[in-house]
Amino acid sequence: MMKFVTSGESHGKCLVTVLEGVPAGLVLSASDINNDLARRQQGYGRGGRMGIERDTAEIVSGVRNGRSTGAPVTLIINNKDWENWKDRTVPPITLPRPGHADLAGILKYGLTDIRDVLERASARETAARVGAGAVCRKLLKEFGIEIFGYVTELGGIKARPLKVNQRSALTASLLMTADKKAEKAMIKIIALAKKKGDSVGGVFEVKALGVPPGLGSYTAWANRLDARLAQGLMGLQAIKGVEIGLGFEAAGRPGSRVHDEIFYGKKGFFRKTNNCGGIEGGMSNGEDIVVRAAMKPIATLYSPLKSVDIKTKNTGRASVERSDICAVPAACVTGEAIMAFELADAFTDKFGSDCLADIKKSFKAYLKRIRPS
Ligand code: EPS
Repeated sequence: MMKFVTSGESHGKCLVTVLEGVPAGLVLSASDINNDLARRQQGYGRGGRMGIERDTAEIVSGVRNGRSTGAPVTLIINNKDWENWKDRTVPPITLPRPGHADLAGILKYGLTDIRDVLERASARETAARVGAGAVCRKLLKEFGIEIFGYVTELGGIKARPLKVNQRSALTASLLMTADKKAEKAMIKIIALAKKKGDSVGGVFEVKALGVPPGLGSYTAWANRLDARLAQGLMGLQAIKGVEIGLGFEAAGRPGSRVHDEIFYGKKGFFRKTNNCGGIEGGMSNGEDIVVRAAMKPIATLYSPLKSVDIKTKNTGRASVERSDICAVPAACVTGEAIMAFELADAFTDKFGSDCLADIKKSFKAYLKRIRPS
């Protein structure tokens, strides 16, 4: 089973990822990770920090001579902004931002400076998660599994659903959508929010193609693939909802318009619809995995909301930290990483986790068993 932990603060020296369970034999270098790190930094509406950082990963363990050894893989991403912070004396922050970890954080940990909370609660940490996800993505690629994400809604503007063959258009998009008209309207909303000192949220969808049936399990609740994906995505900063396939819409439809009928052809079992988002009974069913996550608007508002000083208990306005106006595309890239990790975890659970060559043999034998000969 795969596991990973991240550590590091937003303005600390670096972010660290320790990823356990990477099988031996995977060709791996920093360049496999850096593209996703750069993608996470993109998006219209990002704050000043993204102008400072050029996120790149250094692999410091688990890889020798360009191949994974089976030992934990450790990645380090340096914070360039550390140079600007290390000698700085900053006054304590005492006015918590509504919607952020600030208030509950200081109460829980008995702290008196909100900075002690926000430094770790910050979405800067997602860079470390994207690092773990990029390693998992490389592993899944060995088995023909591909993951991509796109923004489906931003600031209340809905984009047309993305067709699989429109994926290449996402690279050129400022907001990870192929719908140019919607993108224009979204940009306007972000620009307006910036002017007003406000922030903008949205919804993104992540898809996995080429996933074999049988990842995850119905035998125990915690092993269900949908449960694992939902936990992973809800663990991402600012996510308030997760849907799989039709999601909440399924609740209002009759069963005959929800369940995906089963057919059999040259490649084996298949469906003509995918309302279940590729997951039935907590397991992948061989169709594309489709998940959506709703991101609330970022909690730092340049026109701050009312708050109460934690020391004096006087009413005031929430503190203002440099932040993004909108980070939905960045969250989408992190969502891809989360999907990659959860699928790699479920994949190695099913097919083995020590040695890439053995996993390939086991995967091949499985496909032979489930597909027509
Ligand atoms: C982020 C880095 C942060 C913020 C943002 C995301 O950098 P700084 O705090 O120095 O501006 O831009 O973090 C938040 C939205 C937050 O709530 O903390 C990043 O690397 O993505």
